Amino acid sequence: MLTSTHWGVYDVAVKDGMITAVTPFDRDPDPSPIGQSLPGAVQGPLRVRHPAVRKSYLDNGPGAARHKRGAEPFVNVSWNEAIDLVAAELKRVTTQFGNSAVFAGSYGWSSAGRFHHAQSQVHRFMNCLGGYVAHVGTYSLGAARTLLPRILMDMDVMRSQQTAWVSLEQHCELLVAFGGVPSKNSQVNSGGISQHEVRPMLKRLAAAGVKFVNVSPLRQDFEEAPGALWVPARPNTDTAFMLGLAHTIIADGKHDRAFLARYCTDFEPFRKYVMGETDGVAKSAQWAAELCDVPADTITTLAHRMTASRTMINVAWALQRGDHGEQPYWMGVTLACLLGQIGTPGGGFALAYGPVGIEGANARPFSGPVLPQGQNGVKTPIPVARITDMLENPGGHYDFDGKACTYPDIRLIYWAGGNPFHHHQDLNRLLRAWRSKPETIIVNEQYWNPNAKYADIVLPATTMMERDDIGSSNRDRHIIAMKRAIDPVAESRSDYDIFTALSERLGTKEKFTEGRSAAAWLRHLYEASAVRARKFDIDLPSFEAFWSEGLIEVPPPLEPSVMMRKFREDPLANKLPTPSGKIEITSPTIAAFNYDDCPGHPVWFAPAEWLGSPLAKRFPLHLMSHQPSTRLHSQYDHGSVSLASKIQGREAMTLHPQDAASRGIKSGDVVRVYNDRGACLAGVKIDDGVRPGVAVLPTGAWFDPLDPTQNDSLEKHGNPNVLTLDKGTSKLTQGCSAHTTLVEVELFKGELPPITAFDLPVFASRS
Ligand SMILES: Nc1nc2c(c(=O)[nH]1)N[C@H]1C(S)=C(S)[C@@H](COP(=O)(O)OP(=O)(O)OC[C@H]3O[C@@H](n4cnc5c(=O)[nH]c(N)nc54)[C@H](O)[C@@H]3O)O[C@H]1N2
Ligand SMILES: Nc1nc2c(c(=O)[nH]1)N[C@H]1C(S)=C(S)[C@@H](COP(=O)(O)OP(=O)(O)OC[C@H]3O[C@@H](n4cnc5c(=O)[nH]c(N)nc54)[C@H](O)[C@@H]3O)O[C@H]1N2
Ligand SMILES: [Mo]
Repeated sequence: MLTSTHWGVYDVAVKDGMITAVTPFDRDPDPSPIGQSLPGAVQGPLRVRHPAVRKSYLDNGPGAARHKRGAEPFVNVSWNEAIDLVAAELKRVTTQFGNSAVFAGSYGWSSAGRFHHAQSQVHRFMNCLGGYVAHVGTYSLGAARTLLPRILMDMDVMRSQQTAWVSLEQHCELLVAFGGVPSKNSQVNSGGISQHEVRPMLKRLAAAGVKFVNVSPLRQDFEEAPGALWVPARPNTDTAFMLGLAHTIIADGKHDRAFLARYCTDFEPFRKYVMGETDGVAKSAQWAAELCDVPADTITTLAHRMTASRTMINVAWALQRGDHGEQPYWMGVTLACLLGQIGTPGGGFALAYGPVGIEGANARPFSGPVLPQGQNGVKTPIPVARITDMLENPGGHYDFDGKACTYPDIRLIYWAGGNPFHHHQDLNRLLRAWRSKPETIIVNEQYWNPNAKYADIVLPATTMMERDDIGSSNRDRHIIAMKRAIDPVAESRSDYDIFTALSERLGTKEKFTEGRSAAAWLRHLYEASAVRARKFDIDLPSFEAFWSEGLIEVPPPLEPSVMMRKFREDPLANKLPTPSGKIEITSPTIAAFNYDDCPGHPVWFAPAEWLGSPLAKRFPLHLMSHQPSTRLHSQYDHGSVSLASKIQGREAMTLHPQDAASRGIKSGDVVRVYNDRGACLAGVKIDDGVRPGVAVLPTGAWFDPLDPTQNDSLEKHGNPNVLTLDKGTSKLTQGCSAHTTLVEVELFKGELPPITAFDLPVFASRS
């Protein structure tokens, strides 16, 4: 029986109702080990087994003892009682305060199946009730998704035409990667990935003679690229680095004037800025070298190589997940315009290869079934990462993408398929808002993780192993019939069944289900996708044939994709969807917003925190809280693969040997990592592949405060989000700034507190 996860397809073996093993898909050239966490976890002790309600909430109703969220026993209740309670509370809040008092934006990756996609399910359910406060954008691409349509095109449209690896293999000479092409990340793809090709393709590129440059604080970010030149620039200074390259190219007269004139808007204001004619500061290689802390001739030499070669510029998503995150993206595109190779095979830019394994696949941009979410009656969505701001400032004003917006007044939060105590920055601040503002917090969860523990009402959700579904993702080569492998664990139900039961109580069942069972939905969504498939010259077989065969192979395109090839061939016939139809190096629209933190062309801004800022005297290490190699975010942190990577039970933090030695820290020690926002413990790894002054602590360790009854308590497990900065990237994009954070580290002395992240909450009986 096949199942699909965000990190790959697996064949599930079951004996006597228990999962005994998962075997990677036999068509996957480089399967991810993350799946090996599944057999022990799915039927393990941490599953939410019954609907449960926080004790004070059950005894005294909405809003009771909110400050005790996360520090109180739960009471198991029957499904009937739980559904009554949730339905009545939704009714109360929407009747008294309107649907704009419900936050069900519910960001998160959920699981891979496309029908049982929890986030889509909760959105659809709430839309049938009249709507909810939604989120716009993602944590992944907050700055990019808002910026790119203004200067280039929609992010997803761009990704669907990303130049294929096979085209690079034939034509590229130099791949300059800002933030590398980290193979830890390409294990994963949202919606699933049946064939992992990034590592095998990098080997093929090297064999074809492609040269690699890794501008990144971590050597490991491009460890799979044989012979890559490592340029360990200071974190968050890439825009300055690229400006230094641009200055060198322009000063040498090597910029492609014909390309700039034909395909771009107004190069001149940008040129004046680079050359120092606007502000008296030439953005020379020397200027950049000081900010980035790299030798100036590294920048000039690289600039010469880039103009002399067929060059692909890669800019990791990570770079736009920092303060002023729109700048490295705008600047990366602008740098590619100077080289004039956009639209050529093997040249131009990519945003990006590596963050997820599907980028660069030689595939048709077709995505299979998707659950329609319906229309939202509430028109006040928030930029996704502004959740604490929203909870703290009901009615407060903020700027976003040219609009003046107002935060709604939230009484009820409903989350399904995401984990805010994983994904949000400055968790101590979030926790204070969580414990004071909403009257009710409801989650559908699979495991007793922090998302469940900090809620009022927890409804147990099944995993993909317990339901039939369809696995499919844009550009993946297979559509997978995900077959239910085991019975639902204890009383858990699919999100669909949970929302069906709630809809029945609330009088919206017909609208929500459209009269379909889950099985009928699978057939319906499949058949709808078969109609769309024809536009991509794909003939999908009947649903019966697909389900009995177990998978479909999607044929590759006739020719490998080259991004913006058509635009290059004829920019008038194939205009970009920007106001000018061209690439906007200067955007009159953005300039007209008059934002002090995002003017009309790319510029260097010092981030709120970085190694060049005064704060670095107190907190001299830049924290990279990047994606974990052993799991997906917080998912399966309790699984065997993730647990095996911990040090004395804590998440492993990597330090440069000098930084460790100067603080008397050895490999395997436990340290306290701290700044003014919080502190956590972490185990130590020492590696000279990290730039001095940089500390690397991956995201995803389950939030585990020493004293859960207190706010701001020491986090003892290594969750970096107690340290990270919670600030919008700019007024234009309001993205998440997680990668802009300074910390200090000291040896932890004293008795090591036990990890309680993987303990069940206390259960009590009702009063
Ligand atoms: N410091 C720092 N923070 C970051 C980032 C960073 O780089 N640094 N990256 C950010 C990014 S890019 C992202 S995308 C976010 C990710 O943040 P999230 O997507 O919120 O993280 P996940 O751990 O994947 O959370 C998914 C949750 O859904 C639950 N779940 C899974 N399947 C189902 C299901 O079928 N039904 C229900 N009801 N629940 C289910 C899981 O148990 C888990 O609790 O984190 C962000 N946070
Ligand atoms: N195994 C695994 N893979 C994942 C995920 C996961 O949870 N687990 N999550 C997925 C998700 S949701 C997303 S959005 C993508 C994210 O993809 P990315 O955003 O690209 O991922 P990160 O791991 O945050 O960062 C990649 C690398 O960029 C470097 N970097 C960070 N800041 C800077 C900087 O200022 N300058 C330079 N030059 N380099 C910098 C870091 O060294 C880091 O290792 O990953 C996806 N892939
Ligand atoms: Mo993400």
